[in-house]
Amino acid sequence: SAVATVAAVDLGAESGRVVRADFDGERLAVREVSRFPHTPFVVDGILRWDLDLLTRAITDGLGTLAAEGSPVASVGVDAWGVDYGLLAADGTLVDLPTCYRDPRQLAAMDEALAMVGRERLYRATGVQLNEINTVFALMSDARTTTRLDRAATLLMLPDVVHSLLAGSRVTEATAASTSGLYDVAAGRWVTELADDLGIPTRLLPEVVPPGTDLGPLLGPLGDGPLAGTRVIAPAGHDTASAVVATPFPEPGALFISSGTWSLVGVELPRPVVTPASLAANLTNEGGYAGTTRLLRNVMGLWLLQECRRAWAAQGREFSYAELTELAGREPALRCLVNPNARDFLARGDMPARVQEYCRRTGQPVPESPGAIARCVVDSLAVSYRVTAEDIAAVTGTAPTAVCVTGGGARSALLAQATADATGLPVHCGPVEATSLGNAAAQLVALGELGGVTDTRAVVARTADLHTCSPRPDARWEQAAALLRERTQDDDRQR
Ligand code: LFR
Repeated sequence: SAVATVAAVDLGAESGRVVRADFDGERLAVREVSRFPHTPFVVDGILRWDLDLLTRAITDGLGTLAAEGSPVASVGVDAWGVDYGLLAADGTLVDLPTCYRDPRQLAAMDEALAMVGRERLYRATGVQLNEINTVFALMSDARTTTRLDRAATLLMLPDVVHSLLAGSRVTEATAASTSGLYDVAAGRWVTELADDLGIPTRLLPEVVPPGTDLGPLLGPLGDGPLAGTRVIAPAGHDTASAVVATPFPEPGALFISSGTWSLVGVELPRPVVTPASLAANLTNEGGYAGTTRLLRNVMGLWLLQECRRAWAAQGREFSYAELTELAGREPALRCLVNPNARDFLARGDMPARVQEYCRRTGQPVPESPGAIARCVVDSLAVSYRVTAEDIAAVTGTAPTAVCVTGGGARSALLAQATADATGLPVHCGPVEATSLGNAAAQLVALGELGGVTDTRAVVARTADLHTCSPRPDARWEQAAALLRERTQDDDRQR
């Protein structure tokens, strides 16, 4: 049968990719056309993303795809959440988009808490209190810069790229839902909250659902080899796209979208905003087709990414495969950190911070890269368990399986630790869930795929999946109790 081809642009915090997706009516195959690493850097005192590099690389990648000669029906962009670009009236960016790991957001969050309180922030949006949220970056912008004055519109990052590709000036709902200024349940910007926090509401754009056709691809590619290619917004938040393509074997399974962050949660028909969900600080993110993801951000592979960066700076290069291989030779559960401690949020010397955390909490201090990586893997697995328990308590339903997608699904060591820690079977894959979900939303909009159920069946057919079984071991339960205590201590020190 005829093959439909679309392009999924997937921007991650370490690298971006242009992915070609081909759907033949049965199977959805994805292939990376180009990959481009990038790093944030400081401009005017704020950590920012290299959007110029990303834009050039995306255009180049689409050019490479065009040169393959098949017609490309559409292109769509997903990216990490919370970050945004500010567009002037003429559609150009007023400056480079800022990065949520900048320490300025901590001070802004404390100010917001003092001004309106934690409960108001949560009740208004359903979004967890987290210093990375857009709302705190915008408060800092308003207080310490003039960038908002120069801007006509704010767009979430995927839609900044869409605007460059199609000239659009709207933002997509799943991306908006990560801002901490958008009410997922009501589907609107919470302008009263923005007003009270001193954020100009004139910047908040029209919000469109995933699957919206934003227009034809403009520029030399649209006028040339990609004439006829549409720009279609997928679920712009990468986590939303990943969950679209998560082949849940049964309803109510826990997902872990495992990349820079580990997003641990369940898909629900509507948000849960209750005293219990507030106390557990679980977030409600907008999903595809009106669903909600009730989840927690666990700091994720960021800890290993930053360790690798620190070791590389000392001339010791490790691949992820090498690191997990070394970690696998270390005994499990010798020491444990709270991955979500503030110690680990910012860029920096991560091995030293992990060691310092262990020292401070009276544990054996991991010395070798393998021992440090083992500590990180175990700590992530125990966090997953604690999160699964919190979600079960809030929803009243205990998950019976875990589905891990994204790059983290490659690690057999992490999968086994996750199975052992949670006591649940762990279904691994697809690694490419985000691109698959991005492509699927475009294919649904084009009338090629039926919807989420159809997508998940196609993914289950196409992807290379495997399952990891739990091995009973009471030490994980003790570790979970310990992590809960440490988390309380860490939160008290904030
Ligand atoms: C994952 C992710 C998370 C979001 C974090 C920051 O890539 O999008 O869902 O909380 O990055 O944007």
